[in-house]
Amino acid sequence: MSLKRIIIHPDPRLKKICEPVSGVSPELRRLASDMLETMYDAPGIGLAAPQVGVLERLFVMDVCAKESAPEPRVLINPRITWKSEDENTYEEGCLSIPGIYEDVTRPASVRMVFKDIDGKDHEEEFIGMAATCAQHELDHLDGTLFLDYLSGIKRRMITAKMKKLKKERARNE
Ligand code: GNR
Ligand code: NI
Repeated sequence: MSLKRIIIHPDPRLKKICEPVSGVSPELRRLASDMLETMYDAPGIGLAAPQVGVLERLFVMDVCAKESAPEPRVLINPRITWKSEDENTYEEGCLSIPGIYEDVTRPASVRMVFKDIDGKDHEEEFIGMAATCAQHELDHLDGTLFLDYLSGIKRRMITAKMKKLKKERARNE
């Protein structure tokens, strides 16, 4: 296993619509396992493939409480089949936008179809934090960041801040 470098906004790779995964393979298993390791290391509750530079439709997540046993999940070619009418507002963060937290309103529950790492089909309802996280991750696969739900002013301020952060990081390498 190995840690992957997480891409920081702004970056053209975070704006792309990702390609469907064509099938499970040893390489895909390896990628999923590296993504999980990278997510736990960060730490974060989700991580989408484009955040590590792979423009394919998969993400990993684990939204269980810190004290309980880890529940690593891998969702491949996920699609939303149903969204609830009722909405939920959570303060979201993103590993590609470090240190920034903003309220985002999304459907409170969603159903998703996806394949797991064994290629098996699933349909599952996500509620609460899991629903927010799964939608945040699916957005990444379509080149959308939580920033895109904020006002233009906020988005530009945060983007400027991230550009500065990236310059500082590059200088310290
Ligand atoms: O670690 C993360 N926390 C989080 C908190 C609220 C809503 C969404 C998230 S996902 C984020 C990790 C990440 O950037 N995934 O793409
Ligand atoms: Ni994110």
